[in-house]
Amino acid sequence: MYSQGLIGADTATKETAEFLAEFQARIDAEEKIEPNDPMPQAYRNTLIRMIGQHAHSEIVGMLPEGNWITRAPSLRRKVALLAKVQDEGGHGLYLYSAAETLGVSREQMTEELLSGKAKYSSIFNYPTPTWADIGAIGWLVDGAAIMNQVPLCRCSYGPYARAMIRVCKEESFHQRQGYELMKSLTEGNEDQKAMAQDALNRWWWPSLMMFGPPDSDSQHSDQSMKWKIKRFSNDELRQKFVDATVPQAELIGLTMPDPDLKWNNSLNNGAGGYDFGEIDWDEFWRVVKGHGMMNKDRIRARKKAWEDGAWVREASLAYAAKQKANAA
Ligand code: FAQ
Repeated sequence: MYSQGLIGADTATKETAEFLAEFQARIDAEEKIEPNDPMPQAYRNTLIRMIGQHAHSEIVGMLPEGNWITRAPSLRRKVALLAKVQDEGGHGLYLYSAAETLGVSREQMTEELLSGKAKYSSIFNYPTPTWADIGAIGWLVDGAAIMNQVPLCRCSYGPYARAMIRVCKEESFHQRQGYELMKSLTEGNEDQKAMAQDALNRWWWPSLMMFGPPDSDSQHSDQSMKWKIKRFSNDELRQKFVDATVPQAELIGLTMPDPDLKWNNSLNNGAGGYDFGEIDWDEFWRVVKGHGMMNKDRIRARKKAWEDGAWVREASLAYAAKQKANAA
């Protein structure tokens, strides 16, 4: 997607007060920051952390759904699921490329994922024991991802913002196929309806956790919003997601697993919205710190894929060296 000439380059910038003020003025004027532009090291590091985490999430996120490709109940469902999982792999690749424009290599990012230094989204540490989980992931997980990523299309860093445009279009298709799958189950027999409700019960709260800790505990939000990397806070996006999703559940006859869910006319500056129950933040931090149900399996699978693919990387490098030698 972009030149990788910046990997390992000396990108240090003299961060005088004047430079920082000029940089902030560019951000405030809604100018896009591009790979060769000078930028504060902290801006660069924030983006490397966030885009890297996002890329890892897309790649690890292929695993829970990949689990069902061979067992999809019809050819139509198998084709849609296969295409969706493949799309997520593509998103990971655009995002690794976007991060590489900041001077970090994909190898480095992968090593940080495998060593546990780099994070990926908490949501992918939950298991997918039933077919309805595939519907719930598309509907809720892709739904939450879109809510978070549409504002990222306006992120101040050009390569990330541009990558997000296509990603959001594809996530939108994923959300619809998931919701349609859930709708079909709710129109089926009692067992199928119960399977859909059970999947909603298990995925609802973890989906709300995807938006990150409450604003009061979000260490990066203030600075990221000042730099216009983030456009909305974690709690603002979570509220938008709840307000959009509750009516969708009602439409297909499913019940949200939250007894405290209640319409409140005074939310959203008087436009109304839903009050919802307390999120179990202890569970969130347990999962983020590596103690969720599937953390070990996920990293084991990624480690195996990285090791099994070593020969492909070596062969590509050998081929590139041969081409270069032939050209010379
Ligand atoms: N899981 O200060 P904040 C998808 C960490 S893609 C794990 O609020 P920030 C597509 C955070 O990193 C889903 N860790 O952080 C798909 C930080 O730790 P650090 C991924 C989390 O960055 C669908 C600490 O907590 N999307 O689903 C989580 O300002 C279906 C403090 O947090 C993106 O990555 C979490 N949920 O806000 C694929 C979007 N939340 O790094 C397959 C881009 C927070 O200091 C199938 N990222 N943490 O060690 C973002 O928008 C932001 O990074 C947030 C967090 C909103 C995730």
